[in-house]
Amino acid sequence: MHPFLKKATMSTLESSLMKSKFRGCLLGSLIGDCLGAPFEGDVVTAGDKIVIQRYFDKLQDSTFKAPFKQYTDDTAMCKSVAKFLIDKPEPDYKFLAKLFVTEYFNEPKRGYGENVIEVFRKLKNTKFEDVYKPAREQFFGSGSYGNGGAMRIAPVSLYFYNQYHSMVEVAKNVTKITHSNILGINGALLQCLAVHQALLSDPENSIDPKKFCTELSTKLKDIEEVDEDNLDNINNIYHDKLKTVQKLLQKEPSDDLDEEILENLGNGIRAHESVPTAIYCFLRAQNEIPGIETENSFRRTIQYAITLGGDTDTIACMAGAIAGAYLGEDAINSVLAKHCEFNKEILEMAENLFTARESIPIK
Ligand code: AR6
Ligand code: MG
Repeated sequence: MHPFLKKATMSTLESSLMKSKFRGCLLGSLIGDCLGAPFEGDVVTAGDKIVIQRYFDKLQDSTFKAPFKQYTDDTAMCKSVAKFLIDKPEPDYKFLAKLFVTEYFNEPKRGYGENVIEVFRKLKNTKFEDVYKPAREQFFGSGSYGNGGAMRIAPVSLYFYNQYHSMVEVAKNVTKITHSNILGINGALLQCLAVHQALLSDPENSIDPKKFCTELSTKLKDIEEVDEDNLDNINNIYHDKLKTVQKLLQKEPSDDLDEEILENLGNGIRAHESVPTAIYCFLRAQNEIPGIETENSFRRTIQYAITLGGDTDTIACMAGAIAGAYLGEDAINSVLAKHCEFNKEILEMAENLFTARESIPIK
């Protein structure tokens, strides 16, 4: 374990590694979103995988000029969460709800989930009286299990990286403003834990996938929301998926295995069909993957996530946040990053988040 993890006060060097991880995480999330967005909803064939390889090669060629790849709702909402943490010393959820709503009404065409828009309208119409009520009313009272809670949670993992209990509490509340279904909340918690675990992992040591998954499962058990009736074995879904991730990682990568991944883990907009998949992508990309020609495991993570098709922007965004938190900014190709809209601003946000974080006492 890297010594910085053990110390309450960080030396300059340790602090600079952590800062690089903050920047890498938010930049990784942005790149996954921007580069994944053009492929959203696609069923990816073997031929498409070659196209995606060329797409990345071209974007990494410094002579290639192209308009910015635009970010989607994933980054729009992530920006609001970061701002909420940077601007207020104590969490103010009404402020966050207003940020979400303002961001949406300023730029509604960012590809938001179909139903979350209703939450924004209700929040606005009720003047943010009860910030959790509109989300609770979604889907006839069952709440959303979309991956919209998970896709924006990374700033919470960063900001509270050495305040575990605050991290968990804030992650739940940040999610519940739009997602109150147990699967939506627990999916966001799982993504929050994955980013946090990657952040606290020494990039000089390789990740042990089995340990990574079992630790996530143990931590999630402790903090997750539980359904009293456990209908459809709902309480075990994420734990079973994490076991499946481990099993699938033991198999040799191939097109057939990718089919198995889609069948068993999924690539959709439901949190339980995308958060474990993002974790799988990060872990799979720790080693070479046939058809993905790069030495760089950050690129491999998002390129691989995109080749799985489906909700490519959000799965690549979540996998990119985990990979960036583990590796830090230096591992991310700056030519690739420059193709993404908001690339400079997201780094400024990461920097401000880091500075704001430094100013709060360690409890
Ligand atoms: N019952 C049935 N369908 C559901 C339920 C439920 N309880 N919960 C969610 N869905 P939403 P998000 C389905 O609108 O989570 C964008 O592409 C339903 O089809 O709460 O923020 C982003 O980039 C609903 O429309 O939004 C993300 O990929 C959909 O899930 C994704 O959408 C999304 O739920 C995030 O969407
Ligand atoms: Mg999406």
